[in-house]
Amino acid sequence: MKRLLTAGFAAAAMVLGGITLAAPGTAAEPSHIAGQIMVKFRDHAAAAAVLRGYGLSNGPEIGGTGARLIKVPAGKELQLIEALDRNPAVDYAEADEIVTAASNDQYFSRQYALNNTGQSFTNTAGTLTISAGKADADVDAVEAWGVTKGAGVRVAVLDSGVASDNPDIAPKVLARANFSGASTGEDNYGHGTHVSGTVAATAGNTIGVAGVCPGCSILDGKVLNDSGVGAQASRTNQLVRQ
Ligand SMILES: [Ca+2]
Ligand SMILES: [Ca+2]
Repeated sequence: MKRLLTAGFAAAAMVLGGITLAAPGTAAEPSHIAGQIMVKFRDHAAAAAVLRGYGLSNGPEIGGTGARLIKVPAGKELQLIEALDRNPAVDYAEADEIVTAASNDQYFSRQYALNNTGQSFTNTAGTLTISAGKADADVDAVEAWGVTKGAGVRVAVLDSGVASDNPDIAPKVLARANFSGASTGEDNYGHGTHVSGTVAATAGNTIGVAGVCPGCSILDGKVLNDSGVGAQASRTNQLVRQ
């Protein structure tokens, strides 16, 4: 029996060329607001006493996150974050990053996996709302973009194709090939477009989302048909011949 590829489990992406990270200290520092940091305590009752030990005073809560905005001497933000992060009474301490300039894409605030400021989240259908996330439980995409956005890196997305009329990802597709047996290379299933957008959707264009690697380009290999299914052996043979 042939092994079947399904979109949910077998969509594959191959990175053709690595992302070279600059050595620490050689890239621009992530910008943060001077004179304040965000701190969340495991036991808020201990906050004032802990902060006093660092010469600091407690501050107001940030939204419903449980974190506090703490005034610190300008220039001492990172030093105090490091010290507080080591304190067992502290859940986390982090800089108050200037994130509004990170990306102006329509749904960027929902992309908590890229940049989690503890924001609330409502799904597109409006049927699910999470009142607050855990700040910095993310992949630090914004910080990574300060080092590289992946320019020159090509990512092959082997999936159900990439929609040619999606303005956020179609311009990023360098080449298209249809190995699926479907009559068209168009993505009529939707998964390949979703995956490609997660990888490389154009950032900062006010529409849609921002890709994790917004400088990358996409090589679209449609291996799943319009039902999201493909046979592995025959597709592999076709790919190897290309
Ligand atoms: Ca982060
Ligand atoms: Ca976008």
